[in-house]
Amino acid sequence: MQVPPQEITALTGLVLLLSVLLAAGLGSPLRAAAAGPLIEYVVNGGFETGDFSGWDVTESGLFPAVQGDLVSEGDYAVHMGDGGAGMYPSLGIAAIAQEITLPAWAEDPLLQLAFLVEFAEGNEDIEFEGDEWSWLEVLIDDQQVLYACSHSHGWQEHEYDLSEYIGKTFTLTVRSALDIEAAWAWEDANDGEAFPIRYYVDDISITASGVEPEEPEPTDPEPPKKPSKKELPRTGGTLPLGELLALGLIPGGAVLLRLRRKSSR
Ligand SMILES: [Ca+2]
Repeated sequence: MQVPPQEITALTGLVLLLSVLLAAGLGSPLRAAAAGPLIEYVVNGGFETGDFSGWDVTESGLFPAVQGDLVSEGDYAVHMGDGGAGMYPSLGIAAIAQEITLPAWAEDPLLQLAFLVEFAEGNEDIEFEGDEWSWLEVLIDDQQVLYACSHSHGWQEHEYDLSEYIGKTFTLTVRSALDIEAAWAWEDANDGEAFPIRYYVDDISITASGVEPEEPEPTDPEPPKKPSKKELPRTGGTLPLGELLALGLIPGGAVLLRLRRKSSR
């Protein structure tokens, strides 16, 4: 059987139309929807509560401290340490930490943060060559994902791909350290005074896309419960007679009749 020429034309037209629609990216919104929205896994990563809500804090002297003088974004950032007297005498490590769980369906997880290392004025040109006495670091469990000890010349953005932590629970730690003995050694070697080194961090974020798979339907669903009597709306059993009359629940004539019968006995 031969297909009439006009039907071939119609068919070709349909195929062409579909090709054009596909080429125009009709499929891409579907893919975007499948990737899901970006989910933020860090609580209060920008410190905009003005405090350490969501964070476990380890103090060393005056640090860490939420402050509003030097920020990357918003009104607050954390001052992690001063590499000197403000952290002493203490453990020498000021830290904030948060436990994070990335679900197995998370996609493209990424750690991002902004940090600033500021040397006391007049010391910006000093370079450490493994002889630093103080530093800022970010850890995922025990893995170091940022180490900074030199003057950063303004806020810097830092990123780390967390793909290897998909489906895992880990601790994100941001901390500054002071090694007082290394500071004394530096002073001896450089014939100078150890100077303050200020560390700031802001916008700590772990985001991932992905769509949580829907829960499978329960195999034996419970039948819907009838509402108990307590849940039923009260029908006015405790309402005084006058209100019942006003609501029209009892005809006024009937009440009067009963009252009359009572009084006649
Ligand atoms: Ca902030």
